[in-house]
Amino acid sequence: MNQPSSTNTQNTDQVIPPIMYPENLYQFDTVAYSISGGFSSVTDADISYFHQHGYLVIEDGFSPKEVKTALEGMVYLMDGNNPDFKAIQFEPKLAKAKDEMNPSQRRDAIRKIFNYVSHEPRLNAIADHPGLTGVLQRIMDDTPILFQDMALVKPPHFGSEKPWHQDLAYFNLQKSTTVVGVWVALDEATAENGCMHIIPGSHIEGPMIHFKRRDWQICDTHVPISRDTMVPLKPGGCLFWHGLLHHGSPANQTSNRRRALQLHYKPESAEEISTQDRMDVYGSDGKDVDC
Ligand SMILES: O=C(O)CCC(=O)C(=O)O
Repeated sequence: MNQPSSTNTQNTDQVIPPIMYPENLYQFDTVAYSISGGFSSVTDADISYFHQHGYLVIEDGFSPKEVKTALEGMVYLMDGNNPDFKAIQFEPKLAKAKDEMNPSQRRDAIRKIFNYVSHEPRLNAIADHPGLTGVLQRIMDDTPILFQDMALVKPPHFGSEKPWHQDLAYFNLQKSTTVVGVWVALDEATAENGCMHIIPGSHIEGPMIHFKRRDWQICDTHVPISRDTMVPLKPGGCLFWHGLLHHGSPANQTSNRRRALQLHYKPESAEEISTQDRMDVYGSDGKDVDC
C-alpha cells in the first residue's frame, strides 16, 4: 500500500519513554476469531457471535483503495490543510517541540485526532460506508447514529498505552444501550505496535468501577488478563465491539505507525442520562472498592 506520508525515523533523537504499566497487563498468546469476505459476508451467525462474545472482527472490511484514500484524508487534516479543523492532540512527551518539527515529524508526534468526520469527506466515507452501517443496523436492530469519532494514531516509539476500560464509562448513555465501537486499521496493527486487546464475553458481566489512574480506567488488578485476546489487523480490517467489553491497547514500541480510525455508534432510540447517573454506575465514590 502506498503511504502518503514519509518514513518513520523522525523522532528518534528524543528519549523513548519507559513503559508505565505492569509487564503482564497485556497477554500476547491468544488471537481473536475473525471472518473474511467483507461486510457483505456477515451472516446471522456472525451477528449472534457479536452478541455472545461482545465483538466481531472482519479482516477485510475496506479495500486497499479505500484505506489509501482515508489515509490521505487523515494526513490532510494532520497537516493543517483544513483551517477549521483544530482537534489534534500531541503525545505529551513530544508536544513541546511540535513547532520546530517538519511535517513528517509533526505527524509522528500526534497521539489523537477527533471530530474528523465532519471536516473530511474521505473519512466520512468510512464512517458512513453502507456495508459498515448495514452490519451495525443488524447488531442494534435499530438505526445506528455516529456520536463520536476519534483516531488514536499511536506514533512510532511514543504511542502510549490506552489502559483497559469500558466505553460506556465515558458516555452518558444507559448501561443497557447497545453502543458499538468500530476500529478500522489504516496501517497494520500488530502485537508489537499496540493493536487492540479485548476480554471476550466481558460485556455480559456488567459495568466495572473505573478509577482515575493513568487514565479513566478499570483498575489493573481488576482486569481478567488470563482472558486477554489480541486483535491484530491488516489495513482495512475492522473490529466491532460492545460498549461494555473490556478493552485496551499497549504502547507502540516499534518504529512503525499504527494509524486507525475509531467510530462510536448508538441506536437511534438510545436515551441520554446525566453525568451523575453515569458516575453512580462507574465511579468509586461511596462504594467499598479500592484500586
Ligand atoms: O486505539 C486504541 O489503541 C484504543 C482505543 C480505545 O480503546 C478507546 O479510545 O476507547
